[in-house]
Amino acid sequence: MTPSAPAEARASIDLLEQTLESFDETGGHRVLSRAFETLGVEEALAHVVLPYLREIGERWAAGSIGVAQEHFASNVLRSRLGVLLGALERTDGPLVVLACMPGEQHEFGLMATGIVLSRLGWRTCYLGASTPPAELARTCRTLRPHAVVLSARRATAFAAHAPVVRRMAETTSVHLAAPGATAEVATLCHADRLVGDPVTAARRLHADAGVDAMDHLDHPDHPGHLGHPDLDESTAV
Ligand code: B12
Repeated sequence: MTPSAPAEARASIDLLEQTLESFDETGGHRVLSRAFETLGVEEALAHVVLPYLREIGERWAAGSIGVAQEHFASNVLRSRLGVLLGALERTDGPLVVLACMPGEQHEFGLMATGIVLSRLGWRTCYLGASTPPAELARTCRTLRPHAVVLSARRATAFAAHAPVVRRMAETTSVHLAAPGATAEVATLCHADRLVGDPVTAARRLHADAGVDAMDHLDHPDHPGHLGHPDLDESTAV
């Protein structure tokens, strides 16, 4: 990060609060575009988008904003991260399957990990929230991914499906993430544990995977088609 980046990140978080929590979608997208442009995608995810989500949760828990504001802000961010996830339109590179365990609706950490892996040269198959384990296993048998990332806030969501996860771990490398990914449950599932924030974790998975995914990246520093379709060229990144 440059010396001014922390202040820029803080300002972006405050502007997201002002726009999204007043139901200003276009304003929110402009703030996101500027953050992605000035900080870069990985830094903006780690220091703007994810911290902002945690702050929304605090305001929601304290009753200073309502469910509608939290849902609105989450949905705008989800649509934007969805664009980033598919932005590089990869047709080659190692494949990662990403899914939340059954009952788990919190997917932003998983999306952020998918975006960073995609920018490191991976193809992503993003299954998203609350994925039935049988479907996940079927998908893995069909696609034979290089890695699988599973996310849950509760360890029981992993433990309840440990036999299915163990079977997957026989043929692919399985990584458990988010607060539910305890050391005990990772051992139970014969899986690796992705610790730390989604950006750092994605970089570690990439480094540990030993795949030369960067070979598939045409322009590692190019941000790709990250803009929102409704924004003009000058602000879209
Ligand atoms: C957005 C949100 C929602 C959205 C999710 C939308 C979506 N598409 O993801 C919706 C509205 C669906 C939702 C629902 C609920 N939510 Co909610 N939600 C949030 C909120 C505001 C943001 C979550 C988020 O994405 N944070 C960003 C992540 C990345 O940060 P983090 O959670 O701190 O995670 C850190 C690490 O664990 C790690 N990490 C997390 N995930 C992953 C994934 C990977 C792959 C990796 C590598 C790392 C990683 O990275 C982070 C560190 O940088 C949080 C507030 C908060 N503090 O986070 C509440 C929060 C998580 N929700 C909460 C609750 C209570 C609920 C509900 C039970 C509410 C209800 N009564 O219905 C339901 C449960 C739904 C379910 N069954 O899963 C509580 C959880 C309390 C607890 N003790 O677990 C929180 C903390 C709010 C609060 N302050 O009370 N929620």
